Amino acid sequence: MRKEIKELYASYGVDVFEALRKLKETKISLHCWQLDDVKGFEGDGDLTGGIQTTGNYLGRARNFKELTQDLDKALSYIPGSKKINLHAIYQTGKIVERCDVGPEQFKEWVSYAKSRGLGLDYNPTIFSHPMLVDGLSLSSPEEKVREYWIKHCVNGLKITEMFGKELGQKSLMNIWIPDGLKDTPADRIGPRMRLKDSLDKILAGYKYDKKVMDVSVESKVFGIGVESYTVGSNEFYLNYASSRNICCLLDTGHFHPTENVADKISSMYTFYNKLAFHVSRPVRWDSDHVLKLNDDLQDVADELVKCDGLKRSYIGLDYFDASINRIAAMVIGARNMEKALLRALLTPWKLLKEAQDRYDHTRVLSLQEEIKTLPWGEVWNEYLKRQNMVSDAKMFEEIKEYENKVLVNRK
Ligand code: RNT
Ligand code: ZN
Repeated sequence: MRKEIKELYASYGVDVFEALRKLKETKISLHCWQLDDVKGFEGDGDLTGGIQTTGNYLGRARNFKELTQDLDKALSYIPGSKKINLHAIYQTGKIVERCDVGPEQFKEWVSYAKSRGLGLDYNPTIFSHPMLVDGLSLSSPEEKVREYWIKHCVNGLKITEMFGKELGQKSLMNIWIPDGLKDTPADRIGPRMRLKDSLDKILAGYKYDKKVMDVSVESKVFGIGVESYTVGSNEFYLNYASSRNICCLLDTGHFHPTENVADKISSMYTFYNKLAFHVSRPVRWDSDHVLKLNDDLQDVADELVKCDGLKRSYIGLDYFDASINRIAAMVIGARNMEKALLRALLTPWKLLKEAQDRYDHTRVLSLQEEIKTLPWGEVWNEYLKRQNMVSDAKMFEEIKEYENKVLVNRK
């Protein structure tokens, strides 16, 4: 990197090397489900629960071996500190009934992560399964259905605790359920009271070690087939998490398209010490498109930095595009998350805040626009270089090569 670049940023009070150090320490949890269209290893069942992958690009990973092979390929292009985000459906060895998936089924993942210095996060899989009766799980009117999923989640706490203990990196268990109704509900509060009760039973079901793990709950505004009512709404989980002292998870695709998710972050940090994310890109709906380096993503990264949230957040990615090379999708999205964080770390927030506080809104606007043309791309290339990673252009070439050598053989 040219010396002038460092000096240019220093003239705004920004230390480039400090920014690079902070960026490198920020953990990004990579969602393994981008590599196999959220299918998992349990069999050939369809994806249900109001989420969908579209496309049929060649080379989907079909088992642990292929998935970890692709993951290794993707990891070799993603700079910084990384974790892998898993779902119950990625259990390995002899497949067991979903409600019985426990630490035993994730031993292979733990040794995979250990050998690569990665952390792991966990999600119970409460979709794509016959025990979702009429689309309902933890809020079902049937006790046996609720009990089934409560058991699944209690076992999930044990898995997550094992991740945290074995890998020496705090692990997150995130609960998302698809429960909702297609048309106007007759009863809205009933399912919500049942969901509250089920969640309480999960938390009481196993006294996990809070030093090694956290639990989060993920809200949603609606899903395909459940357009009129979602049991686990934002208000529901805000109140639940705050009263039970657990985390909220904001999925950036789970709000009305005109809502600014980034604006929520500072309100959340006013009352919560920690926050979890599924960073995604909605296109008209919760479409889970690959992250682009757009204003929405930049706003989220900016708020994380300004709120001093980098060490107080679980940053997970959540998108699944089956219409393009899945490894490239994973890498492009992850690199964009990192680029957005880098730009946020290179922003002179101190100058901007001072201008706002002396009511100099003209200066705020001019500075906000001025910094957009600063040469952050050169700093990005320096970041890649320091971690022995190839450029964006070379990355694409190499992944294409892998497609022609490895992925084409997966028929
Ligand atoms: C669905 C939620 C959920 C899933 C993953 C697979 O709308 O975003 O987080 O995408 O857990
Ligand atoms: Zn999500």
